[in-house]
Amino acid sequence: MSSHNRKLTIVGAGAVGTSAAHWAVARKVASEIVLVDVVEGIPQGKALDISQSAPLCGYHGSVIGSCSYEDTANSDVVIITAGLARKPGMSREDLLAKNVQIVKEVTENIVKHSPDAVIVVVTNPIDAMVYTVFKVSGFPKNRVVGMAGVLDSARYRTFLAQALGVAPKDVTALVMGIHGDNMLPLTRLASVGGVPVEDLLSKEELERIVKRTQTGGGEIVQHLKTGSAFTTPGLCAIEMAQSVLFDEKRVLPCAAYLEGEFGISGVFLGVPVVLGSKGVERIVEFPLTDEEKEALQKSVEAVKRQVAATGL
Ligand code: A3D
Repeated sequence: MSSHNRKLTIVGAGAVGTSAAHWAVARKVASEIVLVDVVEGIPQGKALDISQSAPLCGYHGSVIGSCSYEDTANSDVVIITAGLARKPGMSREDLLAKNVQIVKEVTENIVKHSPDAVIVVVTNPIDAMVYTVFKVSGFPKNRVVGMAGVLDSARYRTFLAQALGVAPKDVTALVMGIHGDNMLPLTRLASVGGVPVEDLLSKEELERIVKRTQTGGGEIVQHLKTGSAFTTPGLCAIEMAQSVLFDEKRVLPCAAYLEGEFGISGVFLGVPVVLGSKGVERIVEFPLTDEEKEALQKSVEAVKRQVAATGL
């Protein structure tokens, strides 16, 4: 793998953006990493701090912080984390009005300076924000994708591994649908070392794990009180960026624009996709049970309500 001449911009030098920049250096996914924010000094200071991990990480590229989009010119991938995060008592929807404005402004700047980039959206409520980026950018659907399923699936896999007492990396599991309480952690397809978890855990235990996954973000907000999860969200965004930058063609659950897949059209929703240098290269469609279809339809309705609230 080579990170030669690959440029990654991360917009928003808050908790998630900083984590993403840190993981980008640790994983050496780009030769140029640019961290952007509106607050003068924050991206510069954080980028300087992160750049000083280069000797320990064996990273040879640059890390710069900036408040100017000129420094982001010709990025291959742009991750958007700019916006407000949840505090206790706030739903992801409460963030909507403010974050639509922020995400619109950020998107216009990205389009101007990196017209060929793949955009990975992290700002919440994600399923509506990714739609906002799609509409405002005018980019083809394959170059706009939302991060949520990678995180929700990582949480699901972690909880399953803890219940089974096994290595988390041996657990494979998929979470589809909206990034919210109506998300769909599929138990039928979850497996450990190729063995279905439904054969290893009781129905009650699986139900408990599914519920904890669905409310996994809120559980962290309850502890933190002043913000939401950031370490693993930053890594998940880099996992996606890496697959694009290195054309890895990873199969990852991402918010992708659907045009008839799974019988759904006109919304971004979490589905398994093939992520490569062109962005979303393919949606991996497979037959769902009637129960799963019904659950996914609840997600679609919730996403449509969010999108309507954006006024786009
Ligand atoms: P926070 O630490 O507040 O950082 C947000 C940053 O955005 C701040 O540094 C702001 O200065 C900056 N910002 C605000 N407006 C602009 C602008 N116009 N241009 C550039 N930068 C701007 O929040 P966070 O990092 O914890 O969270 C960022 C977003 O990610 C929030 O909307 C979260 O809800 C969301 N998030 C999503 C997930 C998903 O799984 C989808 C997970 C975690 C966080």
